Amino acid sequence: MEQTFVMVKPDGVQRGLVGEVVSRLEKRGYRLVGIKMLQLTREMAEAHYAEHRGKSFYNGLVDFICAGPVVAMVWEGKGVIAGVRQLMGATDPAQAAAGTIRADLAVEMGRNVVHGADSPASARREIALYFRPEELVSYRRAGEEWLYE
Ligand code: DAT
Ligand code: MG
Repeated sequence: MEQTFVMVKPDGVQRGLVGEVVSRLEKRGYRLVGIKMLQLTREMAEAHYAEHRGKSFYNGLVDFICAGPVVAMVWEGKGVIAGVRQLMGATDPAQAAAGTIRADLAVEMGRNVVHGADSPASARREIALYFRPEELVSYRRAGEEWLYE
């Protein structure tokens, strides 16, 4: 089953939104297969956001993601990579569709509560950055026959 990497960023943790983010993904029907709370080092943040190195917002982004603990997760489900991006909404909360996490819970781009991998390659890379294989579990949620045809 497809897997993706999701993170509640330091603003989401500080604002008490971990449960809300988890709840929205759970209610869609996705399966949580790995979760940990951690404080990113600068080195980890730079590895996470390597694709943005050199951009004007890069230093601020790395500072922000290291500013407090984060919750890193792996979620599984059919089409979960695109599905989580859809639930998250556009990068800028002001542009995000109503009903998405970022539109409902955030105001500014630099405080947009959640990260989600944007492609299968990013998902694989980010999962490997945060989790060892043995930290992920394999199971089926009860009632999946009522979620998948
Ligand atoms: P996303 O988080 O939607 O995948 P991204 O990968 O393009 O967006 O950027 C990573 C984060 O960097 C994003 O969540 C917020 C910040 N960011 C992106 N573009 C920015 C910009 N133009 N100005 C300030 N911050 C930006
Ligand atoms: Mg991104």
